[in-house]
Amino acid sequence: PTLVVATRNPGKLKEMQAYLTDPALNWSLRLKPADLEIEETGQTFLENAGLKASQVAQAIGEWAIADDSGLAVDALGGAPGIFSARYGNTDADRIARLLSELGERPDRQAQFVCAVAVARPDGTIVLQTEGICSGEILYSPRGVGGFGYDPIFYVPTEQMTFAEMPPAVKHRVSHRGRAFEALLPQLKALSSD
Ligand code: ITT
Repeated sequence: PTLVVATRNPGKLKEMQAYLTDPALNWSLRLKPADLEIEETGQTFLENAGLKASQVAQAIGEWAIADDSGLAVDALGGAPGIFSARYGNTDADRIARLLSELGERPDRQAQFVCAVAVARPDGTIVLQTEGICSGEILYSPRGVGGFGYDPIFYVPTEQMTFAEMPPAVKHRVSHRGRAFEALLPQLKALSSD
């Protein structure tokens, strides 16, 4: 069957495609049309992932998968959280705003969260998973890989920011990697039903 990847974020799309091209999966991937925009009105990552998957599936009449993700910073009471994409107009703006709001505060703890949802062509959500990666916000960006907030998110266990990690390492330890690790066996079972 066909699975529409419901994102307009190129960095996210690249990572989602890497997980979904697993040879054990029977899905053939399709991109969401650029003019199909879904409003994220939910209060949680899981709710927004569900909204995006469900509405894209219904609009196109095919299975759809969506990812809703973001960075929750402890010292900012969990901000930007589900508002991570709306924190600025460009990745550079969003990073600058986060660093300025955090200032010199010594508590740099943060979590990246990724919720993934899969919907049937009629819009019913059939799979939902969530993955979390703990780390620290640096005082200035490091590394050139990845996308979004990657250059300021440092993972102590790897001693690298997401932007310094080779893609395979980010895939192994990231919030998205963990969410897809839980999702892929279920997605495989669905495609062979
Ligand atoms: P779609 O809704 O179309 O998928 P989006 O970019 O609006 O695209 P979200 O609403 O889920 O996606 O917002 C996620 C925000 O968090 C966005 O600013 C991303 O750049 C950032 N983000 C998510 N995963 C990330 C990662 O692995 N590394 C760095 N930043 C990430």
